[in-house]
Amino acid sequence: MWNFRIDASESRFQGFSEKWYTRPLKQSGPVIPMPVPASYNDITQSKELRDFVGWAWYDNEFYVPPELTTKRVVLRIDSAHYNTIVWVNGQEVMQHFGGHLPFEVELTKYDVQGPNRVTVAINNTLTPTTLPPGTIEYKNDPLKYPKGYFVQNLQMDFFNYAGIHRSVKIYTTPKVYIDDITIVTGIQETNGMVSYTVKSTPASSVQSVHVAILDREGRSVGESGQSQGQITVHNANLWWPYSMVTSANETAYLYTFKVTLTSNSGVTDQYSLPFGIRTVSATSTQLLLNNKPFYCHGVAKHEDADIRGKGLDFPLIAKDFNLLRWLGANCIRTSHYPYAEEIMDQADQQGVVVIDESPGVGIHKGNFGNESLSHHLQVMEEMIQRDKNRPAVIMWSMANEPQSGLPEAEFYFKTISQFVKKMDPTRLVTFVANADYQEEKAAQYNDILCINRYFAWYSDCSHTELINLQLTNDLQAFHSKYSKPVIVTEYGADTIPGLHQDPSFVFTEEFQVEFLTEYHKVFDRLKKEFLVGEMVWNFADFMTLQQITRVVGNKKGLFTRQRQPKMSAHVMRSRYHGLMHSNATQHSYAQGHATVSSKFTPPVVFPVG
Ligand code: GCB
Repeated sequence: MWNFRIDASESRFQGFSEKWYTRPLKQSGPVIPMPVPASYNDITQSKELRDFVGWAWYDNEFYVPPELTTKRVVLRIDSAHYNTIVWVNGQEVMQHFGGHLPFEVELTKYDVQGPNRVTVAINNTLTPTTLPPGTIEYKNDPLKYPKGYFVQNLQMDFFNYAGIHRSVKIYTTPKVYIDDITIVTGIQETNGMVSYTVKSTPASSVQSVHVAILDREGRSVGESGQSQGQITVHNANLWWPYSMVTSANETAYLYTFKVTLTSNSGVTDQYSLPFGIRTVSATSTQLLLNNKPFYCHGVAKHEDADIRGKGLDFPLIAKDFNLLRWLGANCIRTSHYPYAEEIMDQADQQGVVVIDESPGVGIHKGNFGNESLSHHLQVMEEMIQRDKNRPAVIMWSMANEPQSGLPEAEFYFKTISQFVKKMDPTRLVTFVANADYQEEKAAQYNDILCINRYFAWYSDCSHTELINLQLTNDLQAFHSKYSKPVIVTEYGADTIPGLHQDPSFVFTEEFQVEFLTEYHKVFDRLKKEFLVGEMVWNFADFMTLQQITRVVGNKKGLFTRQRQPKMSAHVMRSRYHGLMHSNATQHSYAQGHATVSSKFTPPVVFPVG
């Protein structure tokens, strides 16, 4: 629990003018206990706090024992929404722009031995140059609004949760330390080729670096005394998604890359990084993992739950992965921002493929300028830096549903796509599009065409009989224009659990099933041609802004917000397990010892009519 207070002053600037960071927050005004990690919005009964826009203030104490002062002491915040300033003992130590990604500062030079106070101020305001972008609109009609009245307009369809969303950590390293590791893997016949770079700081104080690759049993399968090089792992176990193998033993094989650094003064630092050996590539009609076709059948998600909002929650992470496996989903998109590292760890370990998305959601006219672009590049760099060694991540998504039919989108996405490819030439890059294929200007820079479609929902609402014709024509047109594989990254219909009607009616469980089933007919045909994936919108219901098209949030989930299945979840379960089964019988993926169990049967679910 931290101490917490919002700055509800008209200017939202009282905290700075009164320098709240110079003393404990409770001395400058009333505070309430606030859990970290959590969004602050749903913790109390206050509407003002739930819908607050502006600076929110936190403080807490920590103690650094004297014996740690021979080390580097680092303060790390795994994420805070959105713009953050951090003070230690009243002194500003760092600022960070943007949520969803970690930031840290070395505290050693601030003399933190003994008790300390950390103060964090966070501003959730979205502007035309933040990611996601938004606008603050002042309502100036004195007959309708009081003086200074403003609203935060969003360009995204999820609640703008704010707070310290992930863990805050104090950690130590020796003064000469392993700063960064980059691993890139390739496959040559049965061997894994592991190229690596270890960055140590300060480099001039390093006596030696030793690296070893350990298998799952902890046995060394390759070593080197160089900080950069390539190690061959003979008869490598490749990293496979769980849907591509038939035995748990072959799923998501992770090696450990163990680095030992010795400084000139004989002090060692050690870091063990889990990694997988796998490759990703694409042809004009296929997505290939380890040179085998991969069909992505998954879901787009949100970090979202009752009470904690977007706060890190281990039981929720475990539950969601159990549900993904129950569904038979082999792929998730981190719509619409990078998810917690603890979630990404599960994806790596459980063999669930990830399309890793930046917070570039809803980039519209007015958001393509240079300031936005340079911030977007910075965010991509931080995201890739964080997730670059993760085998589950196969593709970077630069954005969701930008107005990519605008001429200015072309330069914008060309620049980001080139930047991403330079940083990471080993993965695919895309943005998730919803423009019309004739108007689309930027998809030429995508390796895979990721397309969101809502035929029979946002257009021709209720007319499921049109889905076949409209979706087929649209996807075919996209593929012919670009000669690239296609993933339908969103399709779905809002569904109120427990609402039934036959014949189907929009918002009923029957309608959701009928709607999804019509899409599946098209997918089953086009996956023989160029379709390489289908992802339902959404895994679970989630909170949004209050508006007349949302009944306490977006209800397109297969599961409720509390993770209970709607009728559609059973349908998807049957489909996804069926897809897995047909894939597994077509290929023997894992090297050498893959066998297809004749006992495998898809789960039994009730019939869908
Ligand atoms: C979309 C957006 C997603 C929305 C969804 C919907 O195209 O990418 O953020 O939530 O549609 O349900 O409207």
